[in-house]
Amino acid sequence: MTDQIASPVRLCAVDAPDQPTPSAELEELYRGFEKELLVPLWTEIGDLMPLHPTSKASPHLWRWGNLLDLADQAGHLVPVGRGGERRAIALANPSLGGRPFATPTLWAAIQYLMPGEDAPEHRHTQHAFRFVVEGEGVWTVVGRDPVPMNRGDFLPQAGWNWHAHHNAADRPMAWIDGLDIPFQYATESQFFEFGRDEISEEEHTTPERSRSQRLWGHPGLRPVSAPGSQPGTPLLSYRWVDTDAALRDQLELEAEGHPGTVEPGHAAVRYTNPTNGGDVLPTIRTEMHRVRSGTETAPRREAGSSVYQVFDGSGTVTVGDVSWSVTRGDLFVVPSWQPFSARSEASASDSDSGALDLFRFSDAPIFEALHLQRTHVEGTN
Ligand code: 1HN
Repeated sequence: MTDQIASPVRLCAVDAPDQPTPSAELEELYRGFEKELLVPLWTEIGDLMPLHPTSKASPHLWRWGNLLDLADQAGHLVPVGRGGERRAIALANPSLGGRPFATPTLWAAIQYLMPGEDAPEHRHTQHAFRFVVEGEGVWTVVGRDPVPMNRGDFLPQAGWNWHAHHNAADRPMAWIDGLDIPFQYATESQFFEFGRDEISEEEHTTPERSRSQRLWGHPGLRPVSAPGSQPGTPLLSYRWVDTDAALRDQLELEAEGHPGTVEPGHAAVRYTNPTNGGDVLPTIRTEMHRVRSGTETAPRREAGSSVYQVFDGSGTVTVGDVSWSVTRGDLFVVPSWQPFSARSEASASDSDSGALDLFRFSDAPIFEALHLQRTHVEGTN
């Protein structure tokens, strides 16, 4: 978005098709527009109504090793407490004006908690999740329910839930946070409240399973006592053991000649709300993709933006006209309508499956709710 209206002289000589012939009268007309804070459509239509999304965001890659180094330095220099609230360091897309926004709608950050540290309780309207690419020992306390965080676990948390984090381990722990901050910032819909300064002794306990998991974490079964619909999923953690098994089964079914994968060699699951089968959060869709060793996915464009994190394996990803070699933890952005494909490196050893596992989050629920979703897969109509 531009802060200033273009000068009449520039408008007069605007670089767009079918513009009127420049003249003193035209310049006078444009000066009149400017004085009245008016902008004619004919000078702006190409930008306002492109033939397809032309994202302001760029494809960009952040290396996990670099993020982790800097987060660790922050761990030693920057305390966590009231005010700053979280030791979270956001990915700033180079084309979004230096704002801490990964895409026009999505925030992504690495968060870091030192041994014994607490991140204070608060709540906000922004919908959020955590995803753990490595490590263990932090419990996130959501609505006073301590939820363990381990490698591969996905922890959604719909807006307006009280939450705090506690590192019960003797080592620092990092994870990624995804939120719809840029979307709520643009729509001016945010509210925020501080919670208690200290969480209770009971909430510092570290049960193997959260109350949420005991109530909601049984496939295909919901408690009959369950309250009606909530804005997001009541299940507060989706464990790696289940995600991994689902992906493995899809690829095994494919090998036996049965349907289930997205395309040959490409398994994927979406995290869903057990009360209705929809997305876990009102504004954010999350998925885990597994690309079998040696497989390349068909280039796919979607309206709406995504952020990916490599969970396991290595390979090459292509976004628009850039390609990167990626490995565990690396994060990258796929802007709206840019083609994306992933290739898993052929496995060097038999013991290693060689698959490329990609965690993905996107703003697809917003687009679907507004009937703006569109997908095009190369090689299809
Ligand atoms: C937040 O509450 C968390 O709870 C993470 O871990 C990142 C970024 C902006 C505002 C609030 C968290 C956040 C955040």
